[in-house]
Amino acid sequence: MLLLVIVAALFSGCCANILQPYNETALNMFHGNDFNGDGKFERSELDFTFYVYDTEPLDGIISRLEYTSYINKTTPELYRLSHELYDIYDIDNDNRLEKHDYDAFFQLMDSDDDGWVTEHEFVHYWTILLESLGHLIDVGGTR
Ligand SMILES: [Ca+2]
Ligand SMILES: [Ca+2]
Ligand SMILES: [Ca+2]
Repeated sequence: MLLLVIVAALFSGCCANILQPYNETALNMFHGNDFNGDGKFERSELDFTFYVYDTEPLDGIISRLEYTSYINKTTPELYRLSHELYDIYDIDNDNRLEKHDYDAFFQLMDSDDDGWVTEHEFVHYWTILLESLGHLIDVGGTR
């Protein structure tokens, strides 16, 4: 539910860009996705964040259509961003998100490669990513 956590910021109304400040958004995302609250983001928690998008068919694989339709339905402001995020998650670029994509994406965040993504690693990774994608937010949404 990485993006769902961003949504909380949508309604704060503080900033020109709903994702700013990026480091605070990244920190909120970390806390929202550290489901067991142990201060680390682990591989199983990454799986958990994606379950919600697996809808039709419910087969453990998330297609681009499943992911982006879900985002468009819940937060149309993030629809363009969701395509870019999908490209990043879909490491082998076959329009299917599955275990090896999550493994590879997790490794991108785990910069010291110790099997855990610490708060520092997570915030560092997502701050840079959000800075690079922030221009894709559609105020008011597009469909
Ligand atoms: Ca955790
Ligand atoms: Ca893939
Ligand atoms: Ca680590």
